[in-house]
Parts: sequence; C-alpha cells; structure tokens
Amino acid sequence: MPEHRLPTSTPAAAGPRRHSRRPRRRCRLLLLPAFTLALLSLAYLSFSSHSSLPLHENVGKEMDKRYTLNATVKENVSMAIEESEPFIRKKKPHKHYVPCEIEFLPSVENLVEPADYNNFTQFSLSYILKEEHLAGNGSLFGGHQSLQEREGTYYAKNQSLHCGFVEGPDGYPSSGFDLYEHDRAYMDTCRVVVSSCIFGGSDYLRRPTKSKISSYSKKNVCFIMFLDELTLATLSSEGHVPDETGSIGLWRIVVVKNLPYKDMRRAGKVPKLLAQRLFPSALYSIWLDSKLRLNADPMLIIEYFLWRKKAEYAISVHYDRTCVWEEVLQNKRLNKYNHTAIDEQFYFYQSDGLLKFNASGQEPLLPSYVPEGSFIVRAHTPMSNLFSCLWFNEVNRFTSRDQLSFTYTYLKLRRMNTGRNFHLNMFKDCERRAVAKLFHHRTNGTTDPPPSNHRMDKTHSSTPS
Ligand SMILES: *[C@@H]1O[C@H](CO)[C@@H](O)[C@H](O)[C@H]1NC(C)=O
Ligand SMILES: *[C@@H]1O[C@H](CO)[C@@H](O)[C@H](O)[C@H]1NC(C)=O
Ligand SMILES: *[C@@H]1O[C@H](CO)[C@@H](O)[C@H](O)[C@H]1NC(C)=O
Ligand SMILES: *[C@@H]1O[C@H](CO)[C@@H](O)[C@H](O)[C@H]1NC(C)=O
Ligand SMILES: *[C@@H]1O[C@H](CO)[C@@H](O)[C@H](O)[C@H]1NC(C)=O
Ligand SMILES: *[C@@H]1O[C@H](CO)[C@@H](O)[C@H](O)[C@H]1NC(C)=O
Ligand SMILES: *[C@@H]1O[C@H](CO)[C@@H](O)[C@H](O)[C@H]1NC(C)=O
Ligand SMILES: CC(=O)N[C@H]1CO[C@H](CO)[C@@H](O)[C@@H]1O
Repeated sequence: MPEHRLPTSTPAAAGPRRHSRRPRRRCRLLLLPAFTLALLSLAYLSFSSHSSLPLHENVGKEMDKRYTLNATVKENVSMAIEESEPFIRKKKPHKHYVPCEIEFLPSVENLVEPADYNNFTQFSLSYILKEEHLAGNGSLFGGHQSLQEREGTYYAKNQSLHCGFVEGPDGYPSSGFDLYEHDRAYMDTCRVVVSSCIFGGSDYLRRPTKSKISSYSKKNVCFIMFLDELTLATLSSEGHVPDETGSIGLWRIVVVKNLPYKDMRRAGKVPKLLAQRLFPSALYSIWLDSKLRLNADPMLIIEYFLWRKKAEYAISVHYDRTCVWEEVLQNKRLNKYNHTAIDEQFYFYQSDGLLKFNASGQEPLLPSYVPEGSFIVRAHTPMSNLFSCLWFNEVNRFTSRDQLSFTYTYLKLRRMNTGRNFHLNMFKDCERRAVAKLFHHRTNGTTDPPPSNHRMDKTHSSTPS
C-alpha cells in the first residue's frame, strides 16, 4: 500500500511565540485520531473506485459565464460590484478573462510534502501583544508603531513586531476582533486552513464546490468563514442557519464581535492578511474573498502553487494592470478611497524607492507590480509570516487598498535582506479563475440573489428572490 502522509513538518516559525506552544501540543493530541481516520479513509479510497475524487475533471474548462451577460444587465451589474472590472470591461468589451488548464495531481493520494521543500530562510518572530502607551500614529488594534520602528521590522531576523491584535494597558477595553473561546480552541488545532470572511452583510455565502474537495481535505482541513453578527443575522434570516456543529456546508462559521475598524473593507484585511495570528498552529493557509467559490481541493492547491514551485507565498497577478501608477489612477477614478490619503501613501512609497513597472528587467523580477489579492496561498514560514505582518502594517498605517502596498512591501523586504530570499510565486490570473469561481458582491441594501444566469449552489435554491 502506498504511503500517505500529511505535511507533518513543524512550523518553521516555531520560535518564541509565547502563546503558540501549549495550543500546538494540545493540537497534536487532537489531531492524532483525526489523522488515523484520514489514513483509514484514504486506504479505503485507494481500494475503491476513484469516482469520489473527480478532482481533475473540468478544472478550467468552464468559461466565466459573467461575460455572457447581455448589455442591459451588464450595465446594472456594473453599478453593484465593488471591484473595478466593469470599468475595464466597458472600455475593452472584447477582452475575455477565462480560466486556464491547471495540471493538478490527479488526486490527494500519495501527497507528501517534498523533503527539500521547507528550506526557507529561518529566523523567529514574536508579536507585540500589549502596549502601555497609546500615543502616536495608528489604531489600538494595529498598535502605535513609529516610522523608525517600522524600518527595523523589515529585517528578516529574530524580532518582536506589531502584527495586529495589540491590546492596551490592563483594564483597557478590548482592541477588537473578539472570538468565542470554543472557536478559538478549534482554530488552535488547525494545521491547514481555508478561510474567508463576510462583514457588513456585503456578500452571499459561497460554499466550496463539494465534489472537488477530497474526503481527506474534508476531514483534515479547517474551512473557516468569519462573519460579523450583522451578516450572520442576514444569512440566517434568508434560511442559512449554522447546524449544530456551527457549520453551513463545509464552512465552519466563526462569529467576530467588536470589529477593530469601522471600515468593513479594512476589517476584512485582518483575516485576509493575518492567518498566522488567527491560526497559530497552521502550516498552510488559503485565503479567498467572499466573491469567490473554492473550486479545487486545498491540498492539491498547496501542492501546485507552493510545493511544486518551491514557493512559500503565492498570489495572482492582477488581470489587467501591472503598474502601481495605473492602480492609483484607477482607485481614484472609481473613488475607492480618499484621494488625499491615496496620494500620501503613493508619494511616501515613491520617496522610498517605488518605481514604475518595467517588464524588461528589474531585479527581482515580478510579472506584475499589481496583485489580484482575492486568492492567496501561503506556507506559514518565517519570511511569509513577516511579509504578512509588514503588509498588514501598511494597510493599517495607510489606506486599506492593499493592492497599492503589496509590491512596495515585497520590494522593500527583498532590498533589505539580500541573500535571504522570500520565495514568492506570482501566478497567472487565469490560474486563479481555474481554482476559484468569481461572483459579484451582494448589492447593498437588497437581498436580491446574483443575476440568475450565474451558476448557483443547488443548496442555495432557498435564497429569496
Ligand atoms: C534566533 O532565534 C532562534 C530560535 O529562538 C535561536 O536559536 C537563534 O540563536 C536566534 N538567533 C539570533 C541571531 O539571536
Ligand atoms: C437582457 O436581459 C434582460 C433581463 O434579463 C431582458 O429583459 C432583455 O430582454 C435582455 N436583452 C437582450 C437583448 O437579450
Ligand atoms: C436596471 O436598473 C434600472 C434602475 O435601477 C431598472 O429600472 C431596470 O429595470 C434595470 N434593468 C434590468 C435589466 O435589470
Ligand atoms: C537549502 O538551500 C541551501 C541554500 O540555498 C542549499 O545550499 C541547500 O542545498 C538546500 N538544501 C536542500 C535540502 O535543498
Ligand atoms: C505620524 O504621521 C505623521 C504624518 O503621516 C508623520 O509625519 C509622523 O512622523 C508620524 N509619527 C510617528 C511617530 O511615526
Ligand atoms: C482624507 O485624508 C486626509 C489625509 O489623510 C485627511 O486629512 C482628510 O480629513 C480625509 N478626508 C475625508 C473626507 O475623510
Ligand atoms: C526598462 O528597463 C530597460 C532595461 O533595464 C531599460 O533599458 C529601459 O530604459 C527601462 N524603461 C523605462 C521606461 O524605464
Ligand atoms: C449607500 C447605502 O445604501 N448604504 C447602506 C448599505 O447597507 C447598510 C446595511 O444594510 C446600510 O446601513 C447603509 O445605509
């Protein structure tokens, strides 16, 4: 019988994180039975027909049906969606964004973390958990980091830095992102995580395509959907009520109380960028925006985007733009954010060396300076965790438009750590479309389902119209 193993290496960043030691030990105990079960089920699967693992079929075959919308509907939909795609689409009506074929492994069987994979830059990070002084720039949750402190955090070395979840002095109210103890205990056990969030009732719940998720992943991967109380109430009133295990389909619902920012988009950056803080035992995590439906197996995603590419962080390029200059213009054109604040951030970055994208050779080479951050795959290595903290700190200090700060953060990290690489895989947008299906955000103030020519979950037929 072939050998079946989980990625079992210990987290590379296992340094002196005071609060991760004990949970990890507990998590091993908890994982042991689950792991045995998984082995048994895999053994069973390898002797049964493989019909329950149709992981390789149809990936990338299906055209993105959005582009078959007729002109009238297109016009109306474009007013409702948050991302800037409709603007581009109107200008370039013939540009079609289609998924491409991804050569995933045929199944999760025999999946083993490659022996030479976890050979990344080593150092240990700890996080500032509490601040006594509350002066200076910044929110309480993000901490009050001076520019001088900020500069020091870019070095890939043993250090303690701000990375969200900062609390004030004793007796001070919580800085936010409060979770129930039972959810926190569950999250502490997760080794591989898929997560997403909906805050402010801004979206529908898109369930992962069950037929694409292996039973191995169903058992061993945590699927966590963070909701605020408003969104939970909205979804419940529409008939999507968590079952007795707190789940809706594969998603385990985790309610977040006391969001740390009034701006819901900024609050959404906490689970998006800080998986290493929320899941202290996790080795791998996958983030997807709520506008996406997961359409591939998480373990196969990790194999393809990280292991095979020897990468510790994977994010797709933007479908259209490559230069931060264009991104700034587009953000202003669509009034995404206070223009003055965008300019302050942009000028700051230029004064600290941000250049225009030049396809014919800048080191380090990147296919684009603008990411499409709705789908992120990462190994929780020291460099990857450091980058996530640095990126979050930019979003906390400047605008919440994380596409403006991604490349600056990456380039500065590289520049300040020559010879200590950060292995980034910036993959094609069409690959993102192959693993996650794109939907429109919910229209504010209505409970209309997405246009009817979008594919819907069968289980969503109860959505009110
Ligand atoms: C960094 O931390 C690791 C683990 O705690 C330790 O083994 C190592 O000696 C430290 N390195 C330096 C330069 O302090
Ligand atoms: C476009 O869609 C709308 C709404 O579904 C429909 O009323 C209209 O007839 C369609 N127009 C064309 C040209 O198909
Ligand atoms: C488009 O929106 C307008 C105004 O909101 C509405 O009157 C019209 O019926 C909508 N058309 C379609 C096809 O949904
Ligand atoms: C790890 O990386 C170092 C430096 O890049 C290299 O010398 C070494 O051979 C690598 N080890 C493995 C097991 O790949
Ligand atoms: C706070 O922000 C202002 C303007 O952005 C800046 O001039 C000042 O240096 C910052 N203070 C600290 C302590 O970082
Ligand atoms: C826009 O941002 C600037 C600089 O951060 C700030 O001074 C101004 O009050 C903001 N304007 C609005 C309307 O929020
Ligand atoms: C882009 O880089 C190439 C090669 O380094 C250089 O020759 C060219 O002038 C650069 N273009 C711009 C617009 O900076
Ligand atoms: C502009 C607008 O309609 N905003 C509304 C979006 O939805 C929230 C919550 O339902 C309302 O409070 C806003 O007024």
